[in-house]
Amino acid sequence: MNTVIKTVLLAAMLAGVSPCVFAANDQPAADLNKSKGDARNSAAEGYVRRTDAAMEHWREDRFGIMIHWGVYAVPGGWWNGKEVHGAAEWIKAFAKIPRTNYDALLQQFNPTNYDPVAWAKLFKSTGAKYVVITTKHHDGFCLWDSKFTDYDIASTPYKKDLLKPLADALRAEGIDVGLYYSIIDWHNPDYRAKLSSPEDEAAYARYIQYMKNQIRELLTQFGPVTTLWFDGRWDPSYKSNPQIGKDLEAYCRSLSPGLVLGDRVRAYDSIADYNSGFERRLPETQPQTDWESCMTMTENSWGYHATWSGDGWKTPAYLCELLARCAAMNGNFLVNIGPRADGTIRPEETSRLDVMGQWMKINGQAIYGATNVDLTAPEGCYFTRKGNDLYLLVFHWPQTDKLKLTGLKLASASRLTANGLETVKIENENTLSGLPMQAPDAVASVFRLEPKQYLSKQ
Ligand code: FHN
Repeated sequence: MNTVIKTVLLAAMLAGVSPCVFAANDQPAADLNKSKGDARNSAAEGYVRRTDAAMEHWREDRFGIMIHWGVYAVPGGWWNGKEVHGAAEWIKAFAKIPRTNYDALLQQFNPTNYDPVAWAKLFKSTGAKYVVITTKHHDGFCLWDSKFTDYDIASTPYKKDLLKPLADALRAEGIDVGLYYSIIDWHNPDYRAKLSSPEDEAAYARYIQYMKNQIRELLTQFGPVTTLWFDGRWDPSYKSNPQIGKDLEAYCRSLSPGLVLGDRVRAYDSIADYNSGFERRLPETQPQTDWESCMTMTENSWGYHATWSGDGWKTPAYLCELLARCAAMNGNFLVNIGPRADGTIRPEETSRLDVMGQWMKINGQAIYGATNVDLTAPEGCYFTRKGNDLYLLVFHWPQTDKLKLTGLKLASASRLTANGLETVKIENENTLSGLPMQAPDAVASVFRLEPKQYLSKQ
């Protein structure tokens, strides 16, 4: 297979355009374990679990929002009157758009309806504790006015920096700021997917300096940044030279001690602060490292796609269930949105975020700072723990008025409601009883349990 075909196939696989789909509404959670995107697990060997305040804080957040935004939102998945299936942020590659045509999108990117304060308020109401926004995706377009390129927001009709107003608005709402940065860059003439000659090496060295220059801008001009979210480590130029990632990581840490870095800054050889490879999937079993899953709301488009959703939109309940599953396995959950080119967020996304927010308002205590529990939950249910509090999150309501638990004896139980705790009857020290026949919460009902005794496993 020639390199071009291989590259296109790899790109298609990464962007999920294969007919193999997953995570339809209410699809069984087990299907999420199919490997997609940047799915290769980095080796956990040598992993050192950070316990400093910044990392503990990231770990406790559990829930964040990812934003993919750039000039690809202008075509919104359509090119020359044709719908291009798959990840809309990949349209340049998928529709083989010539550089001059793609560059021309710059003149159409004018997000006059962008309201970062409203965005931050929306995210706050969702219950998200951090936001990760694409400062530069694979197409190389930068959302801020970078001194090191003209291929940025300053060259659009909008002209104004998009990042600082958002970063400020997020922090005003108490939300942490995370910045996504693509290692791959289809625009920078010095970028190389592989290094075949001394000229390539010289060009790539210049590109690495370009990345460092931009990273310095990002880490010094936008106020405190809690995480830098690298992506696109799969090209041989990067992944075959692990020292590049190591140097880049050290550079980031020298600029911002305490910065939380996922392992995509590395060349698949080891975990950084956490495993960031769970893309559109969750791990099958409890990872031994910190980890985060990032998830699309549709089958697979991170950037705005006007029409294509693949196998459909995930229901808000399903998104909450994924969040719960992450917390129950000590992981964080990033749910993605792709704003339109005019700066608005479409109702399919806001409505899902709204429902998640309503659910989190009542039940967030079972998620934030929660960790796993070595107990087997009934089907469709998850246990989490915070200190001495044990939570049972019931996504599949029982057919009877009882729910039997194993592995523990209960002293008391109550259900989280908008009006506070509602006491629940217990039978035989292990069964919640007298439950209503209909689930009281359409997303998931959550119980706070007071264990009397944990029973040892046979
Ligand atoms: O190719 C990208 C994709 O567009 C998107 O940004 C996701 C998010 O994790 N990462 C890449 C594939 O691994």
